[in-house]
Amino acid sequence: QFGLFAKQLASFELPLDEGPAVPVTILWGSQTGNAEGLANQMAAALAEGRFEPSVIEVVDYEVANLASEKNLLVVTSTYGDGEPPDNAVDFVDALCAESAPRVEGLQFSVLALGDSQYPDFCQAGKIVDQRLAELGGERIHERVDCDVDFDQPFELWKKGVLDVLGTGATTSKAQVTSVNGETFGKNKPFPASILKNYDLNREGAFKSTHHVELSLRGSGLEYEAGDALGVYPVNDEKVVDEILAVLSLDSEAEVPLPDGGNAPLREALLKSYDIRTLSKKLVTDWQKRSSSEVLKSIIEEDKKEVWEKFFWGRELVDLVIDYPVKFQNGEEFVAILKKLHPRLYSIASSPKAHPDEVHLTVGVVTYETHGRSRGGVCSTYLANRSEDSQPGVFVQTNKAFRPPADDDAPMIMVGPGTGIAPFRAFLEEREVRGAKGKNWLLFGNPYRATDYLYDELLEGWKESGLLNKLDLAFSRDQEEKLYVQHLMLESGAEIWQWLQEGGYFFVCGDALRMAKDVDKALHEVVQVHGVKSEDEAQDYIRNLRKEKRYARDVY
Ligand code: 2AM
Repeated sequence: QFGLFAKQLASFELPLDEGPAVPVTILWGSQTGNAEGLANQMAAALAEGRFEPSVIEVVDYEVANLASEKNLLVVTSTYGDGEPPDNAVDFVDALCAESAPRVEGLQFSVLALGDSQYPDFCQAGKIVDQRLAELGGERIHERVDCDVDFDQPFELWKKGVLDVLGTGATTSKAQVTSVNGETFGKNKPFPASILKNYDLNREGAFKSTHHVELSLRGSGLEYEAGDALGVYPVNDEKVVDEILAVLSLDSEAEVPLPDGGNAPLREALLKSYDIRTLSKKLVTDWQKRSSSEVLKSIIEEDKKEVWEKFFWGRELVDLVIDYPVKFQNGEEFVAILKKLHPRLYSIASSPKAHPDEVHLTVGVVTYETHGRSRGGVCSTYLANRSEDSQPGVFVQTNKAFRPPADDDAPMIMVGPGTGIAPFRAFLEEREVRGAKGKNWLLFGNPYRATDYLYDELLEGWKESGLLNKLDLAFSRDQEEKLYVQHLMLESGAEIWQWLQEGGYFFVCGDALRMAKDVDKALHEVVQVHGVKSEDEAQDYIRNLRKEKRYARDVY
């Protein structure tokens, strides 16, 4: 018996210390940099065992190579309505094509990132996972789908994959606070003082967009033009107090926090729990206590349209008021809630132009539904901050979205609405650098009189020559809607010319409609002015993307 035990021990220990390191390829596809960060953490954990991980941005990977891989991990996000991130589009296309290689002998696992608020949650990861299996790969660990709160599911996936691969190294030092290895980071946000906070829209505008300047002095946080800032919101005090009053809960009672530790209930509801977003699970948990026939029938019917209709314009406070329930205590209440997560904003400043500061362009969302006025949790929080408050922030790097390294390269920027933000940063950056390359900005918003954001700054840049071209699409100033893509088509010959000169094409803003229409317009421009077939235009643009000369920051 002892002999058998010794043998098992030996066979378990051998691979840990001896034999050649086993290669593992880790591909990442990312729009914001989260997937890259996790791919690197996974690699760090593997490297502690007997593995030799290679982390590769998926845009640089040839699908044909899959046939000779042994171990493959894929970390990919999804954006918009179920599309792969820009740098993964070609990979997913090639993987789904008939020409994709068979991959018998390949062991793989997929970590999918997404946002369950959008349709087709984690779709890109699901496609990759399914297709690798179809091509004959062996799934060594179930795909894990992560919502915006990806830390915990990632740890589970990492541990699971490490267990299967047999490193034995299940805990790792990969719990870094941020991708940059800074002291302040996602898990330890920096309290940033607000220096300025004002509305960019003029009086009479039907929407509001705030310019917010924050101080990073003493934080050690660094960023580059193109990065995003994570901001931890605080929930609306009025709504928190209303919920506490209706549920008759003691605001001072200690309750557990999502990431460990305790806090008084009111503070926990303000800072740590999502007190707005409804989910099937939350409504089901609620119904168990409420005996509501309405909720019961929705849950039993369990149809997508029925759920969507119910969720539309409703938040937790609507459940609290419309479907009365009783919780024994605060702990029982927070047990059904999810963690409040930070929101990401594209940074609107260049650190070279504003040392120790970071600027944001925040679209302030307000609306009325079911007889109650409401607002976006973080945008209203930021808009209402006075200059003495300190929101918790961290930097989210976005290496895929940078002004050209070549200061002479022409740059075309399409950024309607709050999509202007990173281009203010790009232009500031080029101004400070004294970059000679031509710059062209296409901006759009409803009305010139009220919604021309940063008008003085942009007109000044036009005058100084930093902006060679400034095209404005005020959509509602004339009978027919005028959008940035219409201006692109009008100036198609010149766009083609700039691209031929090695130009870069950047897009920022709405992913669901605008970015798609702009992409379509770009294909049309290349087809018409480059005299190409549809397929040739597609190849041309695919190549632009590969060369990182077509980059998007869309949400
Ligand atoms: P609209 O609201 O008048 O329709 C910033 O939000 C600007 O983008 C607004 O002028 C908005 O116009 C416009 N916009 C809306 N849908 C768009 C689309 N599909 N493509 C480009 N711009 C769009």
